[in-house]
Amino acid sequence: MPWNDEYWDKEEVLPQKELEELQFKRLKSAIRRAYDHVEFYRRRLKEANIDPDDIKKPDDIAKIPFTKREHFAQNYPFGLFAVPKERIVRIHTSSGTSGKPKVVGYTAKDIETWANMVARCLYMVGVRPGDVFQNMSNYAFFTGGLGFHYAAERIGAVTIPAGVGNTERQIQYMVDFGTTAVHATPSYAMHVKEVVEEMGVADKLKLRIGCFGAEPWSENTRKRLEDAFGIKAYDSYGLSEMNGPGVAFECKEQHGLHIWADHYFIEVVDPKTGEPVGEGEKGELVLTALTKEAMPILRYRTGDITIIENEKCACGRTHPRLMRILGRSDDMLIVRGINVFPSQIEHVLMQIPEVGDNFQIVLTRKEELDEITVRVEVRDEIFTGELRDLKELQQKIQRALQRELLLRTNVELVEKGSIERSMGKAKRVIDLRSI
Ligand code: DLL
Repeated sequence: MPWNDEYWDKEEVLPQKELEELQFKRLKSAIRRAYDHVEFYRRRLKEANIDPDDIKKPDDIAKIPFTKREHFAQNYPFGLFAVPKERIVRIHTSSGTSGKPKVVGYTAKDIETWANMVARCLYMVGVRPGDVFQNMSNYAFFTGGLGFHYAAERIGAVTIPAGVGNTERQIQYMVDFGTTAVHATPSYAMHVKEVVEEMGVADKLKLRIGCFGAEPWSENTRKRLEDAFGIKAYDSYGLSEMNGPGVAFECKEQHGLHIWADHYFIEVVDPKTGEPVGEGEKGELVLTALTKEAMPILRYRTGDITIIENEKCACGRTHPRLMRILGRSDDMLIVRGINVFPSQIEHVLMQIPEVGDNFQIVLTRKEELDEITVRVEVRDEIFTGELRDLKELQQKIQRALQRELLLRTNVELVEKGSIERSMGKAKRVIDLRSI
């Protein structure tokens, strides 16, 4: 596949073999940097009796112990840095375990690499100079603000640091500035959609592209967002520990998210045993950062459950694809012995036209038995209709959930606006079982 103007850089279409060679070369140097400059890694590798020179082929990476979320807490705040503080130019944080946030540092080169990586993603979905890119994402410690901001500017798009909240004003700007591309969490985008409908300005919008991520969302939510805004909605995956957004992103084929193998070494393991799963099997994503100077993280257990697809994509890019992230292994609910991801419930609800754009899951325990109640907002016109219709709708939702989850759920219909709106990542689950 020849390089052409549809690609941001040549690495996107490197022949597979060259890509793998580049990836392995970078892997070896990341392991060496971690060993030489981060006390934590030197100690762990020594304990496991491994020298960086022992890594002679990609599979040898399995000898290296995993890095886990608790290691960020143990090394708080700067213990995982591989460079002196004089070389750090930015810090982001993300909420972590045991009350300590995960701290992520960047050198000037890291910021450059990251901006190029996110620019590659935005360019891939069609953002170009002249586009008006409204970044409806939190700009504080969260990486979704500055991460997208630098990238959109790099492309040369008109970049609006909108942040979250002030939704009506944001929508007015979308109309006035002729915004063509947006980035938001899917749950905030659903709120924006609601307010656009209330303001009656949908036909005044010039949107073409929506980038949504940072939390699980479903195909049916995609359909709702695409229909409401007249856009193509793309899934965007990333995590602070690995820079932030831009780790993986859908191309125009919308069949999985390209995960950038020139910047990450990618593994999928069984979340219980840590052993690699077979090709095409579901498991936990484990990433090694290959190009991060400030923090070369090795074999990081992301907690995210996905499947990797290695077959070449019709878009011409040679990088593997992640299938939509179902959720984190620790977000998985176990209800009466059955595994449920909130994103599965979202998928069922969002295909029922009478259902509004918000829901919440409440877990309780009655006489040793788990109960799951799904509180569902329904459209205004349904609430003003006949009580009989409400009962029918409730049963229809219950049946649809039972078919998908193989689990009996209680369904409670509530009025639009009853469930708190989210500006960032939605809090879908209220677990009252241990109370
Ligand atoms: O959420 C970075 C980001 C910003 C990604 C903007 C995309 C857009 P953290 O706050 O550290 O970083 O949270 C990372 O969020 O491990 C996943 O569990 C979840 N997550 C991120 N993207 C997706 C997605 C940012 N597209 C954690 N689908 C990750 C499902 C996602 N889950």
